[in-house]
Amino acid sequence: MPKTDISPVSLRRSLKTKFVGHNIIYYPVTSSTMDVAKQAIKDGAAEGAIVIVDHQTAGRGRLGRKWLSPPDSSILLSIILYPNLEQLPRLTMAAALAVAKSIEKITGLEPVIKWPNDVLIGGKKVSGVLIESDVQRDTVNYAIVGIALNVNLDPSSMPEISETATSLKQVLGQEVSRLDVLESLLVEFEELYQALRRGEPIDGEWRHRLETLGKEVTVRSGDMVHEGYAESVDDEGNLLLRRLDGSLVTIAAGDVTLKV
Ligand code: BT5
Repeated sequence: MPKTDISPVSLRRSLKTKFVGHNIIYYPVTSSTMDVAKQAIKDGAAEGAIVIVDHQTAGRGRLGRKWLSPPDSSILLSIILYPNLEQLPRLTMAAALAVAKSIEKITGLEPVIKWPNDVLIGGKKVSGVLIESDVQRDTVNYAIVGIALNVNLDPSSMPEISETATSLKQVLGQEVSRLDVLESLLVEFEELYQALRRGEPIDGEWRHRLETLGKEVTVRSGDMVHEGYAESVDDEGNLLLRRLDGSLVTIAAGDVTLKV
């Protein structure tokens, strides 16, 4: 088996989690792991079940954006969860932090988090997180944590993202085992999710890695464009932006660009 193989057989052999990844749905290729996960939920998938693929033909980001990944280059993962309403907004934080910690453990690199859902190395995006959920009144029916991590991708061969993306291989100059990173990622994510289930805060560690704080930024959120100083984040992961008129606005999700 090549070291970069992430098939269930290899993963099961070395998995060190209590429940995340104990059920594995694997395809060599699919449209999007999020769609496979949704079907699995309809079929009664247990909490912690994961979908992993080697290739996605219609990977998606937020707001209908595309996620690009050549075959066998990336970790493309969806984790099925049944959180409560308090845990739900914190899943992006947990996932981005788990990605950053696992990259650090396996490679020694020190990634930072760009609020709310990007992980960056050297200012370029190495990973993105997408949460899709179904909430009715006060009940969360499910949440799917989608994570993409550029392990051995070569951004220079992809014009759409060549300026903004990076990969572990690009930074280190050598291939990295997708299996090692995935195993570590599942362990880190499970620890953070279990902390959330116990009602423990996880924002402290997350804050330390947030590169957005203390900067003059423009935040696009829905139809709104906010400009100001990224003053703080709250324990749910919302950004607290001090606007130019001195008022403070709380933003749950958006796209941040630094003002130059
Ligand atoms: C994200 O969206 O960053 C979330 C991406 C989540 C993808 C995973 S893969 C497993 C699961 N199944 C799916 O179908 N999706 C999830 P967003 O913040 O909207 O960023 C999307 C933008 O990132 C795109 O518009 C591109 O500019 C850029 N991008 C696309 N592919 C990239 C890549 N491989 N590396 C870095 N940037 C990329």
